[in-house]
Amino acid sequence: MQNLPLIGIPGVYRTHKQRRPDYGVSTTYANAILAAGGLPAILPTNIAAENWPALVGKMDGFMFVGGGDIEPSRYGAPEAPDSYGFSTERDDFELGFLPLVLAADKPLLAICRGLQVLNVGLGGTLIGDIPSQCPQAQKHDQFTSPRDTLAHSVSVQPGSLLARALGSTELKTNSLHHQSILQPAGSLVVNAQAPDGILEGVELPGKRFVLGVQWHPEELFTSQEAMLNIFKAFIAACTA
Ligand SMILES: [Mn+2]
Repeated sequence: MQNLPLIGIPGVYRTHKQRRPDYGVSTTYANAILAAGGLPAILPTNIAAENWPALVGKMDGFMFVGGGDIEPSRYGAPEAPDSYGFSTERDDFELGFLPLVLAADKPLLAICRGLQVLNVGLGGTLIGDIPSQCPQAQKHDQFTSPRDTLAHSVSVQPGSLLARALGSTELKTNSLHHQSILQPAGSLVVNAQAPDGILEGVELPGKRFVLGVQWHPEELFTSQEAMLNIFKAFIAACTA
């Protein structure tokens, strides 16, 4: 039997007009993990903290995905314009769970909001709203375009975990974020940047695999092999 690593993905608490709330993630996240040879397991974020160590132990790796903004109080900032989607439960879970994941040295792939959770959890800060706080930056919040629209290039640090995963140091990515890293956490290394200086990737040295990207490779892995390679490298680390 093949050894398929189990990847825990904290779900997003979602409310709907005509049915009950659920915990879910976009199908593309699950598809990307499946395509790379992993077994995605969506986790409800109301699991009691006393059970988090057991949960960490049962999974081979974790993926933190996109969604609403982190509460700005978590990184000591006032609320920025156009903030949306705050969830105290999700922030509590992901920010509380992160140190356990890192202590256990379980691989972590952190996408979009996930990268921001990784940074804030390790003591970094965020640009609360790029359009109003970085007027010189290009448009990163391409929310009205198809999610696989290539919005800008990204330069990747040669030799980084990200570069090795991608097999490339120049990328075209989508861009579906109005926030980004302001001050990177001291322990993180920046590994990717857009031409306007907006930070697009970080990694944590000394761990098996801890990688954050600000774009959405799960929307691009069917059209760009380099994007699938991110998930393959993650799953390989979870299997090692
Ligand atoms: Mn971007």
